Amino acid sequence: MLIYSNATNRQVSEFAADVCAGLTKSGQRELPSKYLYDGLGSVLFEAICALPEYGLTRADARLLQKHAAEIVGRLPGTVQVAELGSGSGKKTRWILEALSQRQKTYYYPIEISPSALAACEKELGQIDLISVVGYEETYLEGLRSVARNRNEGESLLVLFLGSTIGNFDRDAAERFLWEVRDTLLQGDALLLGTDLMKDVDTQILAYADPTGVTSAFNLNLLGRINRELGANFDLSRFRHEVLWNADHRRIEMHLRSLSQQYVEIPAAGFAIALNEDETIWTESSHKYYPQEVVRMAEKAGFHCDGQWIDREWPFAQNLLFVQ
Ligand code: AVI
Repeated sequence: MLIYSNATNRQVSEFAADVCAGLTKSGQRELPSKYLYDGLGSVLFEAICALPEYGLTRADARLLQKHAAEIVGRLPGTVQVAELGSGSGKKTRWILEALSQRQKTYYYPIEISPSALAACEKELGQIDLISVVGYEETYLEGLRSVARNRNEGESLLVLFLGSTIGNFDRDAAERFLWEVRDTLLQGDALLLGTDLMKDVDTQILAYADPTGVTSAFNLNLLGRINRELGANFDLSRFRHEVLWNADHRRIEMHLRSLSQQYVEIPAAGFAIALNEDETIWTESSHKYYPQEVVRMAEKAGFHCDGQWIDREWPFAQNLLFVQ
């Protein structure tokens, strides 16, 4: 697979700066959830997707398997596909196979993790009439590169699956959709996967699985800071915690400090003293009502052409066209 990479040491210093900003913040300390996905974190996330308690990925895939032909049938002309945060690319197969029935297609996965790009190529590189060209960049940088290099008359289908949009705060999600819209042209589309509201116990269990995979995924963030920034977090002195924030309709993941402790992070040039019971907030996962997604899309300059909902695990695929 051809991979365009912009990765530099800049990424290490950005990581150090973000860790420093989040952990020294007054009030609630936090770490950006995008850093959960190093090599080990990506493997753990794949394991989460297989957990019986985490129905989100299976619902996403079921909808794509069932409706890919109809979704692709709604796209005009010759279509190229870009995916934001491709992960392993498994669910994308249904869309690419449906498209390959009618045309040769370029597929551009955009991912900052080189191991995820490689897994994606392995999964999807063998489909007839599909060429995979990976972009090792952030979502918007990658999407701008893809949009710049497209041929006259081709339209773009952007995939943003798995409810990754839910990991943004609601305002940031709307701004992000605006920026995506800004890189697109009339006739282009965004297929957006969104996890929907469901009963609170089911939601909590999906992130507090009894097997402990999500706990390992969360704790690995501290392990990553140890490995990459030379820190001395003792992972056994933290506990994975999950709570439902009803005001914001989101699951929050935290790491609770089990004792008073002092942690040094040399490559980021600082140290912190954590109190017993203090938490570090590591991720939010917002849940939506179907109509809310339609409204959010409209505010960002799209119109919703179709919405498909899984009844087993409430989740929606939303096909949005540039307005
Ligand atoms: C990637 N993202 C949509 C997942 C979610 O459900 O928010 C990440 C995740 N965190 C814990 N489990 C899964």
